[in-house]
Amino acid sequence: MKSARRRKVVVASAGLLVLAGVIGCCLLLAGCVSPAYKKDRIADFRDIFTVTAGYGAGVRARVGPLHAGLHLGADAVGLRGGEWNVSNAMGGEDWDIWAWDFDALLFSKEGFHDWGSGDVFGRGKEFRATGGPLVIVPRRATDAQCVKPYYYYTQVEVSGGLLVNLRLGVNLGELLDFFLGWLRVDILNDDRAEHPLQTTEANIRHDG
Ligand SMILES: [Ca+2]
Repeated sequence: MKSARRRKVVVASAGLLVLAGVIGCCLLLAGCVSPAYKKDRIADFRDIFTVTAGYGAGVRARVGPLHAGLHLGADAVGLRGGEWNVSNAMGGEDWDIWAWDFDALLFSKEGFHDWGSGDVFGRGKEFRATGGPLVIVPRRATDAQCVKPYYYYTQVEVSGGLLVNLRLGVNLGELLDFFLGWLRVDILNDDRAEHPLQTTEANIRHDG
């Protein structure tokens, strides 16, 4: 009985979030929102998905901090951290060698760090993660901001290949952040319109 009621509450909550998203989309399409609000909603939507191609070999899977695989890879082009980017190696100016990961049986490292446009940094999407077998723990790639990369714990991702490496991911926390964002609730603290300090710090880092 209790589980049926709980299920109804979950379904009703999900329905309200979707309704908020639909209403927000209508307002956005009708041009009834500020440019900053619109930019944040679009960025929140892009945060949900990871689709990149690059170089590497092996296979790796990660569900939040849990991971497994034998893999070495680097991104070259794609959508990650809410931005579409092209690496230096592919003629772009944004991603550098910090968009890489390494998984072995006993040791693993992963990094995503972009100073290209400043948005990845400013929105707190860059990170470094270190781990052993099964578990990998993230931290911010720089100490300039204290915001933790909580989104790392809700990412579901697979990557693999031989020479050409593909990375596909979806982030359930970012999905929730996207829906709540229409109500101006920023659970992942990545709305730049609400955090002008992040913009300033990104620019300082950029200029430096
Ligand atoms: Ca957000």
